[in-house]
This record gives sequence, structure tokens and C-alpha cells, in this order.
Amino acid sequence: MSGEKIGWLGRLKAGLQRSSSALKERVLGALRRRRLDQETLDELEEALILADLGVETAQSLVASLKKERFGKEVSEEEVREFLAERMAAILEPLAQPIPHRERFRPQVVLVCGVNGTGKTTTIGKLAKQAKDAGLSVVLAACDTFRAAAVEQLAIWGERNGVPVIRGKEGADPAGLAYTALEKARAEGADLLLIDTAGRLHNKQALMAELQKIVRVLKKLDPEAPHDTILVLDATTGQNAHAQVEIFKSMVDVSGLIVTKLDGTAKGGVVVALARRFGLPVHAVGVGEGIDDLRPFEARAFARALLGLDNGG
Ligand SMILES: Nc1nc2c(ncn2[C@@H]2O[C@H](COP(=O)(O)OP(=O)(O)O)[C@@H](O)[C@H]2O)c(=O)[nH]1
Ligand SMILES: [Mg+2]
Repeated sequence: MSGEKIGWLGRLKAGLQRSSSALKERVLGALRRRRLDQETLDELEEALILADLGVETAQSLVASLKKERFGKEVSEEEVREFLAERMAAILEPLAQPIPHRERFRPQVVLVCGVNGTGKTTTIGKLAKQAKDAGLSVVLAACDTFRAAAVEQLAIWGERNGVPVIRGKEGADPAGLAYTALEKARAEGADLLLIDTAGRLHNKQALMAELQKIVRVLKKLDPEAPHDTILVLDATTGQNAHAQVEIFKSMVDVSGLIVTKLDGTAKGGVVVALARRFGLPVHAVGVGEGIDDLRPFEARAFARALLGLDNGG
């Protein structure tokens, strides 16, 4: 196993510690009796719901456990292994990095989400990864509502040595997106990452704004945006479901990035989201630093969530 791999797993495990220790203790609590009876299964289901896996996912996991092991002697370790494998199976097909679409120049990635979920930070991290991969990147600061938001993206641009297209405070976000795509195209850039506002308290205005951005991009490239990524903050737990619903009703969400998996007890929400929406999980945020965006690895994630070792 390479140093990089251990680094990522260690980080993920440390990040998910709160989620996993909460879940582990509840599973332990549910398995005081060794024979798998209905009462134990009910307690287990409750433990999974409390770990933000959601009712449907919890029921389905417990049902499959019941089917295979009901009435049998089970160890706590065995149950955690079983649950981890089932969760990994749910997550596996959705663990997909943002596709690199070479035929688009630039590939246009629209990043949306509620304020504070980590959009701007995630764009900064993505820009670093794209640059490291040898791609030329342009950022568009389309959260024009606050000067501070534009400034924040500009700092990430400087840090990465990539241009940031910005307008005046209060500039029209769609107009700016248009200009950014024109410029990125003129420069022959590989990737354009568009930062947006996420003021959910004015849902109609936000919807109009995002839809206008999409509309004007299509004037230059009918297929743009090629990816529409919704950024979700794991610490919001079940509220993330409502956010997916809302943004899906506004734009054509093509994938998710889940942030702040470091230090939350709500990591289980990723499994619930995967099962309910079936959207790819492109990456996970495990810290505020530039290197703290990691590919989403289903099996490692599921095992870390259940406090299991990732070796083997
Ligand atoms: N701990 C942690 N903090 C994060 C992560 N991603 C973003 N943040 C922090 O969350 C806050 C809001 O992020 P920001 O990118 O400004 O969110 P935006 O409003 O959606 O653009 C900032 O303080 C970020 O440093 C993450 O993965 N882990
Ligand atoms: Mg922002």
C-alpha cells in the first residue's frame, strides 16, 4: 500500500471517527444478546437511523441481515463487517470522479449549493487537482452578491496560479458566466469552474439566477454546463436530502461533493443520499486545506464509517 493511500485512509478514518464511534457503540449496544432476534434487529435499525443512514436504508440493511443471519449466533464484528459490505455495495457504483471530458474545451463545471456548504473552498481544491493533472483552469466568481465571496475565490485563484474572472460587486452572475466562458475558450482552457451563490432564503431568485446562468452558457455551448455539481455539507445530516430535492428542481444536478466529513457524526448521510438519489459522489471534503478533497472510495468509506480496519 502506498504512502498516499495510507494517508488518505488515515485521514478518512480520523475524519469519520465521530460517525464511526457513534455507530459502533450503537451496534455494540444492540448486540448485547448474541443470537440475532427481532429485538436486536429493531435496535440495530434504530442505531442506523440515528447514524443518519435514513429510515429506508436502515430498514433495507437490517432486512438483508435478517434474511441471512436470523436466529443465528453473531458476533458484533461480524455484523459490522456485514453492514460495511452492504453499504459498500450501495456506494460502489456511485463512487465516480468528475469525468474528464476532453472533447469540450473548456469543460464547464457549474458548482452550486447552499451558502456555507463549501462551494468556494471545493473549487479551490478542484483547481489544484486539475492543475496538478496538467490541465489549464479558469475560475468564474459568479457569487457576485458579496464582495467577500469574490475575494475568497480570488485568493484560491492566486494560490493555484489560475485566472479568476470576476465582476463588480452585484454584477449579473449570468453575464459574468458568459464572459468567463468566452475568455476560457479564447485561452484554450481545459476546465472552467463556476462558483455560484446559494442564498436559499430567496428560493425564487436563486432559481432564476442559476437557470439564467445555464441559459447563457448554452448560447456559447449548447451542451454546457457539462457537469452540475451540488456541494453538500455532511454536518447538516438529513437536511442534505431537502437540499438535493431543491437544487434538482432548479438545475440538472449531475453529481455530488460532500464536505466536512472531518469531525461530524453524520457521515452516514452519504449512504442515505446514494440510495435515495443515485447521484455520483465525485469527492469528499475532509478538511479546510487545499489537499483536503479526496476521491470517494466506497469500500474504504463504508469500513471507516463502521470503525473497521481498511487493510485487506
Ligand atoms: N472542516 C471542513 N471545513 C470545510 C470543508 N469545506 C469547506 N469548509 C469550510 O466551510 C466554510 C464555508 O466554506 P465556503 O467554501 O466559503 O462555502 P460556500 O459559501 O458554499 O462557498 C469555510 O470556513 C471553509 O473553510 C471541509 O471539507 N471540512
Ligand atoms: Mg462561496
